[in-house]
Amino acid sequence: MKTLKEAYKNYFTVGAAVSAHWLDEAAETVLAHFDTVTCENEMKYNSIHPHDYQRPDFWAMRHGEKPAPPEITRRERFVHPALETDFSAADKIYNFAMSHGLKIRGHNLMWHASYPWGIFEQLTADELMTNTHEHFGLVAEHFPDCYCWDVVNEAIDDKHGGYLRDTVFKEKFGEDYLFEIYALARKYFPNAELCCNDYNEFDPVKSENILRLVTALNERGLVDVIGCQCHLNAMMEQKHFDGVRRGLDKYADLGLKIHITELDVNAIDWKNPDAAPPEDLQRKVAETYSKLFAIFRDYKGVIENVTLWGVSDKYSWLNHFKNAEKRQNFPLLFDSEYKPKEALQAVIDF
Ligand code: 9MR
Repeated sequence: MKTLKEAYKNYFTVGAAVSAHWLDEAAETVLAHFDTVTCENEMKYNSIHPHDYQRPDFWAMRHGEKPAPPEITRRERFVHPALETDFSAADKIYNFAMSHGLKIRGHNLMWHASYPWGIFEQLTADELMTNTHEHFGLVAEHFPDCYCWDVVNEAIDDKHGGYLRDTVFKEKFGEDYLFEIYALARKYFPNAELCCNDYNEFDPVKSENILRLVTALNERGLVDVIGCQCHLNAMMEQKHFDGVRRGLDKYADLGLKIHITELDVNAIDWKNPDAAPPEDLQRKVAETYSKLFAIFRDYKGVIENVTLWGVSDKYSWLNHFKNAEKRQNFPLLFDSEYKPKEALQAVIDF
């Protein structure tokens, strides 16, 4: 059996998101099948600058709940994040990649879901900008060889009729903040590709907003890669695959590179999560992967990298999403014992 990277060597590099806590058990599989890695969590702001300020319930906040802002202790560590860093988990992955000649994508420099919630809100714009400079500078110095960086992750609003997501960064820095932040990324990471990474990227409305943003960044020379996360599912119908193609066509027209940054194929129907799973679930996951990779192959030369959001079904964010603990998900290419699944075979045989 060919390995994944052998099968795709004439198309694009293939990658996997990995976590420091299970890297050792996955290492053999990663080295055999993948050209690149991404840290699933370890390079995010909250991982590099650990703190005890928990983000309140995400779903409750989406539905309008606004908890009182926490009291800040030792404010200076938030203005100057260099005062408190822990690179150990990210180092483990970065050093693994460097010592084995794997390329590494940087994920990510700024994200509304990874910062000390309620604290940044209480900083002045100048203080938050000092923080941003310092954080980017530290990361650039510590991880000089990430070949690409997701700069501001998921900056587009999900609500139809909106454009940019309301975040603390937009609130403090203003509507045009993305130009400033991407310019900073260029300054601190002059040799890396800068990527604009988002999800639901094939939704007709959201994709228009992604195109709008990427076009504006591209006019200023501030972006190199469009990151399509590709959190997809085994319930996809032909019209959805057609939507993936239409979306990729539009992105490809911009003349930038495309990365598939977080591919997985969820097997649970969240609209009906308690329904008995179809018997042919694994087959459906495999067929979905097969159709997706067939599409990706058609964009050879434009798609530079396809990254899976994990290695084995044992560890996937989808095993925890929406209280899914009761149900095993099967979103990846290797089973919980790192054995190749039908889905791997399906993407290798073409
Ligand atoms: O898979 C990641 C999960 O372990 C984390 O708890 C979560 C919050 O940091 O982030 C998950 O990864 C997300 C990625 O960073 C950005 N796009 C969506 C991914 C899945 O939620």
